[in-house]
Amino acid sequence: MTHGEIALTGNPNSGKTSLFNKLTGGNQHVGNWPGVTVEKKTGTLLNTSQTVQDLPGIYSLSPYSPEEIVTRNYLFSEQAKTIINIIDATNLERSLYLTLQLIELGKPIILAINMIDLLADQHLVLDLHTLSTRLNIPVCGISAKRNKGLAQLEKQLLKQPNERPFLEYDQRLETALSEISSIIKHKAAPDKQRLYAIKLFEKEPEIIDRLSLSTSERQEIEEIIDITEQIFNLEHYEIIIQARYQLVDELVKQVLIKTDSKHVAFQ
Ligand code: BGO
Repeated sequence: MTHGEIALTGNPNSGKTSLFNKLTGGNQHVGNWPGVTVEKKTGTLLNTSQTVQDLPGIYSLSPYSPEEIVTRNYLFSEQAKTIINIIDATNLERSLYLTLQLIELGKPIILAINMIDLLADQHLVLDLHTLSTRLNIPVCGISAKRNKGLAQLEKQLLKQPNERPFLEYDQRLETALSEISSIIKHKAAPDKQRLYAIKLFEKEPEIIDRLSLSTSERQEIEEIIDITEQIFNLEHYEIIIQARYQLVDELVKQVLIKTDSKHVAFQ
């Protein structure tokens, strides 16, 4: 992954600042994002000329708070080529909700699971390999504070991305998303179609405007959403939220394992 900027993103308190400092050393520039008093920190990945963009800590990619808007605009832009999503191993359930939204962007992404050192105290072990296979993205266990797993993460950053990440939700939702994708196939690049289909299903005005949809295209999409709402007996936004939480729940049950030993696995 050698071209474009690396975007570092995650929940507040996930260890983002600690990791940013380790990845960039003292090589940082601090300012503000244009038009808002949200701090902007940019650095260069050690021993490379690659820019690392530290993004404001967020819990969701919804466009509401100034932090969410800044992060979302940047991640939607072509500037962001590779994403490092840092998450707190001891808060897996809450963190993975954002991870799924980031995977939906369809960009190369590496999941850095931080605070692995704290899992042993809770008699927990994380099956990083299974998580990586299920999410179809590279997963590294790290401790930014204790300098563990960082070499592995840097190695992963320098590799070429193999494929676009893709997550499969409930089949009934997938059917609606592929129908919406085929309506917009002449208006959006192939690598953006699924993301835009999800955003159209969420009825995000910004995406409706961005694609300049005709009245009949809007109506067709509206009908697909109506039918899907009837099938699920839920509102459109609830369907997506439920699909993400169901997957998160399934993943956490599968990869977080209770153990009697204090063995900590670093990938
Ligand atoms: C305090 N392991 C452990 N155990 N802690 C970590 C790790 C790790 O791998 N990585 C980070 N932390 P930020 P955001 C603190 O500041 O990088 C700790 O918000 C304290 N401070 O040291 O700031 C890190 O940028 C007093 O902890 O995260 C920091 O994402 C008592 O996680 C916190 C205890 O890291 C957040 C901790 C005065």
